[in-house]
Amino acid sequence: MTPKSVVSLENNDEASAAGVEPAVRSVPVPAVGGSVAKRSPERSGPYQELAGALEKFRGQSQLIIMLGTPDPDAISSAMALAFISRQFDIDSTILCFAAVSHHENRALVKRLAVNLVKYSPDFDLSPFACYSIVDSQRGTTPIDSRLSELEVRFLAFVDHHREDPTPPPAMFVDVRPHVACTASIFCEYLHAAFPKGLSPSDPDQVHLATALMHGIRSDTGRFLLATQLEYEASAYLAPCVDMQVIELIERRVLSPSMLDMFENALVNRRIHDNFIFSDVGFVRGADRDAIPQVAELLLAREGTDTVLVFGIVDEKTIDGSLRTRSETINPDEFLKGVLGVSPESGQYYGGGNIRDRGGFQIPLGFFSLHEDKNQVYVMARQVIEKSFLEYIGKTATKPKKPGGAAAA
Ligand SMILES: [Mn+2]
Repeated sequence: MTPKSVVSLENNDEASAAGVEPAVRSVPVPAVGGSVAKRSPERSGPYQELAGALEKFRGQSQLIIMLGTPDPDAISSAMALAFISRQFDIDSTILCFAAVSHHENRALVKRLAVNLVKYSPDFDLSPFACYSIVDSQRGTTPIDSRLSELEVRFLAFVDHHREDPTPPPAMFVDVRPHVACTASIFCEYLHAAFPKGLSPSDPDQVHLATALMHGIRSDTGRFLLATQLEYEASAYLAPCVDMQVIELIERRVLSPSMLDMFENALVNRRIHDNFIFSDVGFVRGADRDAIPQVAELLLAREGTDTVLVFGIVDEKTIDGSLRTRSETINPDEFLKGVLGVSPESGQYYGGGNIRDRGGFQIPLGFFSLHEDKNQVYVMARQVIEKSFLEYIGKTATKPKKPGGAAAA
């Protein structure tokens, strides 16, 4: 096989835009399917920089951390980082802090045999030399103090959410707010590491490609929101993707508890012009992810462009979801405006993206001790609905000018 130099990979400008330092020069290019690719020595980019950081931990163990509920983008990004790290003899453990609850995500984990470890206080951190965070806006973890105590180094932080003014203190940081998902950033690394593509004859690589494709499909609304990078990533993955598995994973399944929640939401819905406001009753933590699904279903009603649905989860918190098609509503501004800031933590109860979705969580705190749960429920509903109606200028008692975002 003639060694070929790699001709221009994608997004050279991304690297310079991110202010990435000149990368380490001679990076070992791992072999896939027996083929070794040579790259031109002057090639540098995010992957080369990541490879340089990984090289420092050769032969050691890495913790790959997912914050929040694991979604397909986070799961596949973690798998990709584990796969790339393996080329440097780095053994990875994928750690999450919340259970995988959405049907699609459980199917993904099961079908593709992804090994996710759920954190518990007795989880032993001592075997790990380094940790990385993927697909999260936050650069801090719930176990930061334990990690620093054991001198576990912060290796990589890769994400596509908003860029923080102060980047997380990782050795390698790649944040690209203009791309639709983290999975496609990892595809760019894979493309740099394996220019000839992943191997369709290796089940592990088929699993990885399939997970990444599902991650991209899921974070882009089946490509509606895809950028050039997502299309390039998909072209790269395509020969290795098991579409049958994707079809199986993406098959819509409504669990009995979700049907109950949907029934509650239909019965409880209040329609205010193009808004629907509703609630699903008491919900188990395991069913929390059905709240946004219910909101999406209600959004299908003709004449509706914005839906807000909430439920009381595990009798401890009020969890809610906003979905909108409105041209004028910015979910992030809207939820921050409606619910405001928690006086205890000083943080907003909710937030979202600027386009179509958001969520919130309000602790019931002291009131969760109340014996009459229904009374707590009625109270929660009244308070949320009142703030909501006030914000959109619908309150009968105190008419208010609609705020900028609510002028729908
Ligand atoms: Mn994502």
